[in-house]
Amino acid sequence: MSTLAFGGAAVAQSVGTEHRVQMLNKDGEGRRMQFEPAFLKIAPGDTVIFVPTDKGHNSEIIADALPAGGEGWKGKINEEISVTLTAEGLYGYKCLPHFGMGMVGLIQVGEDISNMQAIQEAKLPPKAADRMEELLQQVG
Ligand SMILES: [Cu+2]
Repeated sequence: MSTLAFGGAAVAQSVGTEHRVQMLNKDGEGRRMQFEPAFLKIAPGDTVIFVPTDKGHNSEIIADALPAGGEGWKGKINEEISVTLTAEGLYGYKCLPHFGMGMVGLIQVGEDISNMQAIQEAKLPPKAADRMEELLQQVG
């Protein structure tokens, strides 16, 4: 019991909140090959954990789809990775095996959305571009 109490205290002292994004073969709306939630708005210093709920997926930053000063990431297939994002802005990411099927996600960190145009102009396969456009509409 004392261990649990100590653990709780340690979490309370950490910088940010943890958010979980599942990597799925089918999401709650029946869409194939998806991150869920595919759009996330978090506070600077929060952590996002990508969970390989289904097999065969990864999470990695899309080239140039992150704010200046931001750090990207590249997870391996089936790997649960956690990223702590401190630089404010928009981070676009993909699952490499299913990029062409539109498996992309977007994270908004804080209120700075000044790199939105860079994400809109990033080179994506057509289905991924369509999905990213949907996700960009949730920015705000
Ligand atoms: Cu995938």
